[in-house]
Amino acid sequence: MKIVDAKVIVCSPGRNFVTLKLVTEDGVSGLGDATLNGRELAVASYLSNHLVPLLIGRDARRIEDTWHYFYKGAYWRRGPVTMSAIAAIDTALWDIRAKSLNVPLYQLLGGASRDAVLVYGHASGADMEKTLGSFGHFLNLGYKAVRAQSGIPGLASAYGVGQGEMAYEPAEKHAPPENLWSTEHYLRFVPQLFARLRNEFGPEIHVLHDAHHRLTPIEAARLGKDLEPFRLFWLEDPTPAELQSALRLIRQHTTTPLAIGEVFNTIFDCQQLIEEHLVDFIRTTVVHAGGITHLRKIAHLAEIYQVRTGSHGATDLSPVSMGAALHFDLSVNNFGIQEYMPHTPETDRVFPHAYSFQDGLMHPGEVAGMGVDIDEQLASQYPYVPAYLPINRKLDGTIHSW
Ligand code: EZ4
Ligand code: CO
Repeated sequence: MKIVDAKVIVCSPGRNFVTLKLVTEDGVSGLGDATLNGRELAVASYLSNHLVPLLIGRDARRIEDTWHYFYKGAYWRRGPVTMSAIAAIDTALWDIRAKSLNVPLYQLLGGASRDAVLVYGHASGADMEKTLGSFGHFLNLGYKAVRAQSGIPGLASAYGVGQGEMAYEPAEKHAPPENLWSTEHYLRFVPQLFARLRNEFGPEIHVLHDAHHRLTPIEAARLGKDLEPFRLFWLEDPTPAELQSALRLIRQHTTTPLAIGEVFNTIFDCQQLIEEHLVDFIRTTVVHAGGITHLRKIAHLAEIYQVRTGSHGATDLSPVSMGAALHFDLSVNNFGIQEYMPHTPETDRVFPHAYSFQDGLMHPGEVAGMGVDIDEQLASQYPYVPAYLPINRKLDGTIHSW
């Protein structure tokens, strides 16, 4: 089952996506997402210039071997560009294998471990009242878990707060937007927000929050402690996780569950956090952490330590990633939750898919393969547009983590 064609498709139906399409000699095709928000063309070039020439003629069934061929063969290992490129190949090969055997992908991953996958939505608003309103909207839509981000009094803009009620898009066309940040304002406000949410919506709904790498270890410890009465499902990315020992300090102070890993690329990034019980959820994704083959290894390591998965699922991951993630989520025993932001209608038209949302749960569907396709004709009508993620500055102008 030789690979005879490999195409890197860059399109921008509302935002930029990089998609790899592999075709075998028997005419079976498979897709992989290779989107790296704000650095899309680096992965597209890594694929087209360096990996695609080596793919032609390879046996599409040798998924594990191909993963190691590109990981070890590069010599320069790891990093988001390399790992997103390998992920795209790996995902496309799993898609092809499942299609050729005429089964939905999750059947090759050990079968379903659950009926459907718990997802969380993103409520946000420019202030407390608007965030409460948005949160209520998600409940009306049937969500059982909702992340809440809010504009903060005294700050003109904040992470995770969009234009509309349902979504936000962090990347902005042509130049990076600049946001203002104050940890003092933030730490004062967030516990008040969660007190209100619990007051108005009760104890049952799962609530989540993303601190987006912005705190120091002791600040994160204090926030975790302040949020304990509100029983968060998780507090995400409390500190920048390049400094993994910071998590030891946070853990000594709080029982608020912690989730980290959306910017991680390999099992080696996760190892210390998992083995030292420093996180409760590991958030690596199919696209940025080496594909389904590698994500399963991370999940299996995590399983030993009772750490659950919680894959990143923002709209900067294409529907191809979403489909792949749902097959993975359905199959692993230690699944925790899946992040879900619906894509724009134009993105959904470019990527027709079999996955669906109902009553706060998602399912990848029962079609053979991953169940996500690309309309190449339509994709070509949305050419690439340069876009950047924001920059964050403290009130005195100092650059801070975004
Ligand atoms: O800011 O995916 O939990 N979700 C997140 C995302 C990230 C974007 C960055 O491209 O933190 O919204
Ligand atoms: Co996040």
